[in-house]
Amino acid sequence: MNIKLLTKAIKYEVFGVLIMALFIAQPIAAKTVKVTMTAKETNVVIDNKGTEYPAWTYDGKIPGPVVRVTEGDTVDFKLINPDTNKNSHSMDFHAAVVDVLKEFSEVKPGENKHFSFVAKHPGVFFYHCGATTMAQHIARGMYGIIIVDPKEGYSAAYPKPDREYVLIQSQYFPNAKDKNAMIENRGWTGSLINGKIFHYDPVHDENASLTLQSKPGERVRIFFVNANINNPVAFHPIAGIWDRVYINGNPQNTLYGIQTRNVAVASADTFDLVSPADHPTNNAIVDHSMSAAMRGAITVLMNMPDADPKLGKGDNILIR
Ligand SMILES: [Cu+2]
Repeated sequence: MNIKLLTKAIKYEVFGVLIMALFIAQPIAAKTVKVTMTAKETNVVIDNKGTEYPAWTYDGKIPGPVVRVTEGDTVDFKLINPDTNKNSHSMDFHAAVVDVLKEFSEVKPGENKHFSFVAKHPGVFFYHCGATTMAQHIARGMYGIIIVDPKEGYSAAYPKPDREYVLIQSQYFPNAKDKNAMIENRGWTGSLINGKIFHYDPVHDENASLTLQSKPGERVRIFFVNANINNPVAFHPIAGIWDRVYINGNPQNTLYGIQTRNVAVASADTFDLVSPADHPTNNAIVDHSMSAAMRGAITVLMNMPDADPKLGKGDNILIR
């Protein structure tokens, strides 16, 4: 063979292999996810009987909207602080690696803030307002969850769940103005689960009308955030065992067969629960610290054949 032709052939071969390697290594195309939130200082209902509380919120609700992206995505975020508000507010995404003095700085009433970051780590993360006094901004309701799904998707290490639920726990301080009580952990009278005391517990609150639901044998995945000001959460599924706990929601940090997992303040973990497949059961998912459980941190999960097919799916993972 002509030596020139041979060299050319080898070049094409190498080129072809390179192209193929590039193709194989290509991750799921990262996307840009636009998220806009408006700080709203407004009354919200904090229990099942309709008690109102002068809250500070993202978009008028406690907790704020669920943000969900895939590992590698860019979150393009805008915070609007209308001039009708009295206070500065901010956004601190725990999923972001940025500059606390720049991206997370306070936004005065009448001003907006825009920043972006790449969600580089998969898992579940807290977000909250960091404006002064931070304890008060969180206690009054400015927090939520950002879920960063792993770019590999589901696998044996991270099985596809049948249902997903978000639970965010926080401490309720009835005196919304007493910042020192919040900092010093005095005077809190309730545990809010997704913004309400005994939100999903008709056993302890006759006014409660909601529960979590699944069918017997389903894998239920719970994304849990501890938005308390000072107290860790002893997260336990009464009458069950966590099949898996993904620390910080990352499948690379998996624990198996766990009874109670201590979740630090401002942290989040992902929990899988699989109920017996052959008969209906119920779980009470609690903060086993009794001072929190008896103030509202109990959630009933009913595992029954006629479970509502819409609950725990799509946009129905944070039930309001
Ligand atoms: Cu705020």
